[in-house]
Amino acid sequence: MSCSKRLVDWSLYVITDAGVIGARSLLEVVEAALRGGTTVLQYREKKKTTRGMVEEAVALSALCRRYGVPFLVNDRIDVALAVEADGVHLGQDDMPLETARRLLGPHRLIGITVHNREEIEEAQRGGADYLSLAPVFATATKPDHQTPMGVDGLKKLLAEVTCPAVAIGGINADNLAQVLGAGVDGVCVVSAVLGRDDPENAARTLRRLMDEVRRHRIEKPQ
Ligand code: TZP
Ligand code: MG
Repeated sequence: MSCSKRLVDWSLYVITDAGVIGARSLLEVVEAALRGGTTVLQYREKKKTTRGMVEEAVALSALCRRYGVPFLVNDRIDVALAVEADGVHLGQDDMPLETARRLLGPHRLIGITVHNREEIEEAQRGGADYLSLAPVFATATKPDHQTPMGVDGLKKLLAEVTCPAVAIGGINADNLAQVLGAGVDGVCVVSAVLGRDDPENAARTLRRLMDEVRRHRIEKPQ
């Protein structure tokens, strides 16, 4: 099985988390992040009712469509299908990839969180469209995360990866260049965008830094 043939810009992949937005409206915070240059949005919600999730996902999906940004749903294949999302993101304890693919069909994107070489091989063999390597750094956003791999660990795992790959966990403007330098296609962030007072500016800053790192790489090939 091969990875996604769909062209997706993975550069700035933003994940929602009701815990980091305070009393603000999720829709407004996400729209600000989209204005700032978010390239993929994942709806990650662990506490709402199914009804509440579908309502929120319908609104977020319409918003992402207006910005031309792929909209993915964490875990919940039923919610993804209900709102015709562009795909799902699955963890190691979620629906098996093969079953998810059968339910979602060949065209929707399926991403898998991976922590080690075995999980990478399994996800690629099973036809994942992209992988999320987690966590690079410790983060308070997901207190039950596994041991951080660090940038060196990320580089080692990336040597095994043939699909598009994004990194997640504690990524922000201060460590972005290091993470990109490891060779990922993009970064996944929660708090560094949606947790900021000005998510638009936070997203824009990350995009600008990213452009600088990439330009530098082209001008000065290693
Ligand atoms: N999976 C691994 S770390 C993480 C998830 C969902 C949270 C990342 O959040 P932040 O705020 O970008 O560190
Ligand atoms: Mg999950």
